[in-house]
Amino acid sequence: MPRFINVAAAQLGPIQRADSRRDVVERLLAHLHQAHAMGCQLVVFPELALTTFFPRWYLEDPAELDAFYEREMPGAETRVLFETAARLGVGFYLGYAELALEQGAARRYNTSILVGQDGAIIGKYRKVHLPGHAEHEPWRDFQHLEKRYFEPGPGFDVWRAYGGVIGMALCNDRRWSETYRVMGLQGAEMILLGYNTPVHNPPAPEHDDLSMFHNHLVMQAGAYQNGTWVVGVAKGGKEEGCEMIGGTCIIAPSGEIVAACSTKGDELAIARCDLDLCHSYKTTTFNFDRHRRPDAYGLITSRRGAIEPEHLAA
Ligand code: CDT
Repeated sequence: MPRFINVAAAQLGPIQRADSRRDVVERLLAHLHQAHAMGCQLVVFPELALTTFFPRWYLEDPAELDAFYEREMPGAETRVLFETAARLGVGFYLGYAELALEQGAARRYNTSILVGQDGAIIGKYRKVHLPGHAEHEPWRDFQHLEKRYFEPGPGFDVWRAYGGVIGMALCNDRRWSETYRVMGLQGAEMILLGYNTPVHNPPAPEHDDLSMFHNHLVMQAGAYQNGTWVVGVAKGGKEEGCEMIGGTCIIAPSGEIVAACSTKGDELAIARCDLDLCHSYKTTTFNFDRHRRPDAYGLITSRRGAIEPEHLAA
C-alpha cells in the first residue's frame, strides 16, 4: 500500500536584522496555514529560520550575539507555532540557533527539530558540518563565522515518524556524501534539510556562477544514491545586502526534482511524496547489504595510507 506524505517546502525570503521574532513567526504561521489549506501534513522551514543569518557578522558584544539564540523550544515567541501545528494537524521541521545549558555550561548549536502533527517534538538534530571560520577575517565582504558561534553536533539520526523513516540535516551537511549515507544506512526514506547559502563564496568566487548547480547536484545525488526523498529548503533573496541563492526543491528517490520554488521570497513548493518509491532503489541498485563492499573500502584506505608517506617524501 502506498505511504504518502504531502510535504510543503516552505522557503523564506530574506529576514533582516530589524525584523522581530514576532514578525518572522507570523510568516511561518502563514506558511503553516497555506500548507494546511493545500492538504499538507508536514512543512519544512529553512536553517536559522527565526532570524537573519547572523554568522555573517563578527559580533563582539555577547548580549548582541545571545539575542539570536533560543534558550527553550518552544519559547514564549515560538509556542504559537506548536499550538497551530496541533490545531491544524500539520507538523514541521524548523532550524534555529540553540543556546543550551549542559552541566551548567552554555553550549551553542545550529539546530533543527522535527515536530509531529500533534505539536510535540519528535527529534532534534545539531549540525555536524560547520562551514566558514572561527576568527574575524576583515578582507571578506561578509563573514561566515559558524565555527565561532556553534559547536558541532554528535551525528546523524533518523526517526520513525509520518509513517516512514525521517532524517534531518542542515545546510553545509548537504555537500557531504556521508550525511546521506549515514542516514541511508539507518533506512532514511525522507531527509529534511534547511539551508542559507550566499551566491558569493568569498574564498572561492570562481564557484559563484555554479552555486545553484552545486546546490541541486549534491541533493539530487544524495537522494538517488540512498533511495530517499530529500526536501531542501532555502532562505533566499537579499538579506542585509547578501544575496542568498534560494532554489528550494523536493527531490524523489530517483534523483528527480518533482517540485520547486520559482521565486526567492516566501513561497511553498508542494509534493505528494510516496515513501514506497524508495523501495525499488533500496532493493536493487542501492541494495546496501548485497552490493556495498566495506571490506574493500578498508583495503583501499590502508593502501592509500601506505602510499602517502612515499609521496610526501618525493
Ligand atoms: N549555512 C551554511 O552552511 N552555508 C554554507 C555556505 C558555504 S559557502 C559555499 C553552505 O554550504 O551552503
